[in-house]
Amino acid sequence: MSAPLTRRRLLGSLAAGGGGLLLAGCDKIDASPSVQRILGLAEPINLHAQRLVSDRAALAPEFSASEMSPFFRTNGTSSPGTPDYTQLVASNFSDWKLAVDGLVATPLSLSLDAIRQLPRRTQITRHDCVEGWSAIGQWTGLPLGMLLKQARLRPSARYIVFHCADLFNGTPYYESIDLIDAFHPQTILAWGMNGHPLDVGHGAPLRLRVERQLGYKQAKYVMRIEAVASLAGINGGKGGTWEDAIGYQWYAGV
Ligand SMILES: Nc1nc2c(c(=O)[nH]1)N[C@H]1C(S)=C(S)[C@@H](COP(=O)(O)O)O[C@H]1N2
Ligand SMILES: [Mo]
Repeated sequence: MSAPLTRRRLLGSLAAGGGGLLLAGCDKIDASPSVQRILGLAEPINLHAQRLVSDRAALAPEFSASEMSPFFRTNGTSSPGTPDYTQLVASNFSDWKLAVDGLVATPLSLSLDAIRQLPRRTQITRHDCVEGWSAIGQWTGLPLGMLLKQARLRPSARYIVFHCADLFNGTPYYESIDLIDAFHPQTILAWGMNGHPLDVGHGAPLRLRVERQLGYKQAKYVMRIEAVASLAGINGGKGGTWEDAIGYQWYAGV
């Protein structure tokens, strides 16, 4: 996926059956009449597909420190309030561990200190909530792709699910993204915000920043990261709390 998607590679992929668009590795185009016909028919679709693919890889805009919002509101849960979470806050998250499991060869269990010692990325981005507000904030955290490389995803893994500490109608808040967003360079597990440790209102100790998507995808209070082949078996099956509850789009691109 790191190689640029040229028109030739895209056509090669379509000629090879069309299913492997993002995994196209073959440049050879079969010149048989049926393939020629497919290529001809596919022409307008190619432009669309190419635009979609390059959009997914593009970076979200980043801002300068002077553009940061003086106030960044909290939304949704502003404190999980469960006995377990209250206990974690009381010990300043020294007992907290992030679990990484599911379809990985090396399940992980990492303390907050351990995560802070891993490579970090800092970015100033705009958060857009569907409820009609935006704010620009600075986030510091571990690139999710690095963590997933350490955990060694199994080939069957297709989605990354984030299980949170807060409950929505009795079920833990959750969200999910695909592997394109999981390995996007701006997708981080943030433990810092605006130069401070992430506070409870904004998702302490760790929250997802997936900068190409809307606010409700930015899971706060992340406790467990699970790699899965399908979202079908998880809660309502639509890949996230708001997706299940009121039909928000699973892919909430901005
Ligand atoms: N665990 C959890 N994550 C969540 C939510 C929530 O209620 N619980 N709300 C979402 C919504 S709708 C938005 S807009 C953002 C708000 O993040 P903020 O509180 O840092 O502004 O978090 C998202 N992630
Ligand atoms: Mo939101």
